[in-house]
Amino acid sequence: MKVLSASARKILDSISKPTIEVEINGNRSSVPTGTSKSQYEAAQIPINQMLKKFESITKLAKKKNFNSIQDIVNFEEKLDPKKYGGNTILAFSYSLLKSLSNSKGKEVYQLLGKKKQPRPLFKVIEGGRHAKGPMIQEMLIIPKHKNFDKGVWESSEFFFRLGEVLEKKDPFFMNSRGMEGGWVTKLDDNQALDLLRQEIDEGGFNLDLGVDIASTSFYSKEYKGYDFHKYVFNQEEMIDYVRRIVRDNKLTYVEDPLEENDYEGFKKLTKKTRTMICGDDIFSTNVSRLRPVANSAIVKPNQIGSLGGTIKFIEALKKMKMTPVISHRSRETEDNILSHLCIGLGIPFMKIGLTSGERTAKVNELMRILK
Ligand code: 2PG
Ligand code: MG
Repeated sequence: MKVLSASARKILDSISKPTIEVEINGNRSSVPTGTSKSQYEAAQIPINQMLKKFESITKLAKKKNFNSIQDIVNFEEKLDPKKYGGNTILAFSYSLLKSLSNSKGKEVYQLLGKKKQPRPLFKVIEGGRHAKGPMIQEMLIIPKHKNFDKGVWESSEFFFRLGEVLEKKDPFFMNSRGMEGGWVTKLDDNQALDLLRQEIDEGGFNLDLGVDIASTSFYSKEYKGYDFHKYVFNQEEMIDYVRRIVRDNKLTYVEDPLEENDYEGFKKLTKKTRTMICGDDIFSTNVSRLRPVANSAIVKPNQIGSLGGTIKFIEALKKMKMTPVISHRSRETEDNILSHLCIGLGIPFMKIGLTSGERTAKVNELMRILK
């Protein structure tokens, strides 16, 4: 496959800020941005620079032949994210991957080779840096159904029922939603988690419950503690708190319970619990930051800023027997390539929102492929 035509433009992301859209041989791609970002994410560059760097990448790409995914990975490896921007490189690679798939008459997931059905993690209550709600950034439901579609529809039913319950229990509830489409409530963390557990149990919903605490966002380097619930929790108190909510609310998934440098804390907590402990900020989809201190890790391609880096990270997780969870970002686009990466790379979990077009674009694509 040769790059015959290539263009780039500035488009709106889901909060109406700019991001890049790349089009190669008629195949469009765009990349998301995070809000609760780790300090270890690949360098991103401002949009106007991205558009200029895109021109230089295009010149280099036009000299090449892309006949396999490895050709795309080899090409990317020569591009330094500090110079070109991880966001520019990833958008370019996504469009190369789509063009290559098209040239072979395949869908992207087919070219990647696997067809594994993931379990989705759907955000239902939103807080942290994403909304003026609870301190925990994400409260998530995880369908247990064997049939993917059934899990989606039951999650949707639960989401709207939760909205009705919040209207009764939270006098300040305004039916508003956060950046990723979860309900925003003035109930505190414990009240919201208790309510979720109760609604799942009483309604007989076939759903597990999980959280992304995103604790780097309230960690204070100055006090060496978590500015949480009007106290400053130290590592031990944070671990105790997490163990308590896991037990009391029967949580099966906990993401970022500790801040992005606390390998020791992750290790201690993972030893003490039997639930999924998932590292997001701490590993930042980067093999060089990966340690077997959790049993699971978030995969966000734009954290490492390349397709090859993402694939390498997933392979490393497999070797360490850690479970990958591919994830959207808070500032998304309508691109559904994440669903193809999830299924085609055989990733068993995908974290996504249930409402708004940039999230449903990905859920609907999963349903189409898995039909
Ligand atoms: C997270 C993500 C996605 P952000 O913390 O896992 O939900 O949020 O994109 O803001 O980093
Ligand atoms: Mg996270």
